[in-house]
Formats: sequence, structure tokens, C-alpha cells
Amino acid sequence: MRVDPDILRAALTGAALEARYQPVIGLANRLPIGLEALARLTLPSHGRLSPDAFIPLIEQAGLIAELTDAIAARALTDYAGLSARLPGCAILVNVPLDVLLVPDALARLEQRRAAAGVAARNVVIELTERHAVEDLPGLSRAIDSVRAAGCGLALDDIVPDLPMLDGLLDLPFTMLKLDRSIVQNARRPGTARDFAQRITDRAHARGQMVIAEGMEDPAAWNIMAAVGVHAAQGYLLARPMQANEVADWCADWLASHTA
Ligand code: G
Ligand code: MN
Repeated sequence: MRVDPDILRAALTGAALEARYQPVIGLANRLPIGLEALARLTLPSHGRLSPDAFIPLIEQAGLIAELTDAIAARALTDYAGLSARLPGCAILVNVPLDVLLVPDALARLEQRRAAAGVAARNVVIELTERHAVEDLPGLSRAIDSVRAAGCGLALDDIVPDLPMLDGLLDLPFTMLKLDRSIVQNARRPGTARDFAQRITDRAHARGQMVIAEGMEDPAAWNIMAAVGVHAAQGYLLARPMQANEVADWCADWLASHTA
């Protein structure tokens, strides 16, 4: 699938690009602890697309930094308006590796955060790795600057064959997000469950939080709780929603799921 780069560029600045928000819920107390901003792009030729479908197009067009900036700006503004009704909830923003490695892009994120009036401690940058890390020292510097600014940092979509996994796990991430393939396959004993256990044990020893993605059913919830995972995100808990739906969702959730 190919789309004219000019059409994509225009889409990023208008109503065709939307942010959806999916809650992250603590397993022990069922309190919402975060809200991940997820991009949706509607193209006249293709309808509404999820990131899996449109990120490759955006990358081909050389627009990944623009996309990241546009969604971060919206997410931070939306979160600033919502945060009074979401105590204890951070905003999680996806930043691809190639963007994190560009110092200007990081500085821009910092500007966006300050302009929205959001405290750094309430922001988590999720590192998404679509290509293998080639410059681990460069990544380590970028991570240090995110941490120095006071933001949290998550490693997204962790799977056993993530390139350079061991090197990445040595970096000072505050959160590790287990990919939904691991969470779903861990329902049966085997390599996925062993992997989830290994990552979680390592995270406990280093004071990191583990989030299970793609939580779709109670069986997966129970297994992840037994493994010692801290929090979860997925259709069992909530679908990605529009900003104006989040506060009501949160009030309903707290009323029906917490003591
Ligand atoms: O790469 P990342 O994990 O950030 O992507 C999240 C994507 O997965 C979003 O587009 C979101 O809509 C989708 N998603 C969210 N929760 C679930 C779930 O429980 N199951 C599945 N299959 N997909 C999910
Ligand atoms: Mn993510």
C-alpha cells in the first residue's frame, strides 16, 4: 500500500489524525495508573487505520517525527484537561527509537510538556522499537536525558526475540511492557509464561514496573497476577477511547471495581 507523502503530511495536521486513550490498571488494587495515547489515522482511500497499518506508510514518507510530535502534543493537552479527574494516572506517549535518538525531537517533546503544564513525573515515554538498535550508547544517552528531565520510560512490546533485548534490559527503564503475544500465550505453561516470569523477576529486582498488554480475558489476568506483573492494559479492562469519554469511564470503573 502506498499513499502520496503530501496527503499523509496534510493528514497529520488535521482532523484525520486522532488520539485514543487506553487505561492501564494496577492488578493488586484495580486502580487506573496510566493512560496510553494511541494514534488513529483516517485516509479517504483506506478508512480509519491503526498504527500497525499506517506507521509503515508514515515511515516511508519520512514523517515519523512529525507523527510523534502531533500525537504527543494532543495527548499532553488532553491529559492536562483530564488529570484533575484522574489522580495517580500518568500519560504514556509512544516514541519510536529513531525519534528518541534525535536530540531536537526530545527537546520538542519537553517543550510540548512544559507548554501543556504537565509535570514530568506524570509523563511516561514508551520506546517502540521497529528496527534493531544500532547505537546502544546513543540510546543510553537519550534515555538518560529523558530520565534527567524527570519523565518515566517504558520499553514497549517486549518479546523474546526483540533485537538486543539483553542490552535494552540493562538500560534504566522504569517500566517494561510485555507484548500481547506473550500475555495471551502465557495462559498455558510454556515458553511465553517462562519469559513473562523471567522479565518480571528481573524487573522486581531492579524496582521496575511490568505491564501486561493485550489483556483480553480473566484467565490471562489471573496468570499475570500469579507471575507478579504489576499492571495490565487490554480489551478486558477498557478499549481505547476518546478524550471526552475518559473521565466518565474512570468514575464508572472506580465505582464498580474498587472498594
Ligand atoms: O504497539 P502497542 O502495544 O502500543 O499497540 C497497541 C495497539 O493494540 C493499539 O492500536 C490498540 O488499539 C491495540 N489493543 C489494545 N488493547 C488490545 C487488546 O486487548 N487486544 C488486542 N488484540 N489489541 C489491543
Ligand atoms: Mn505502546
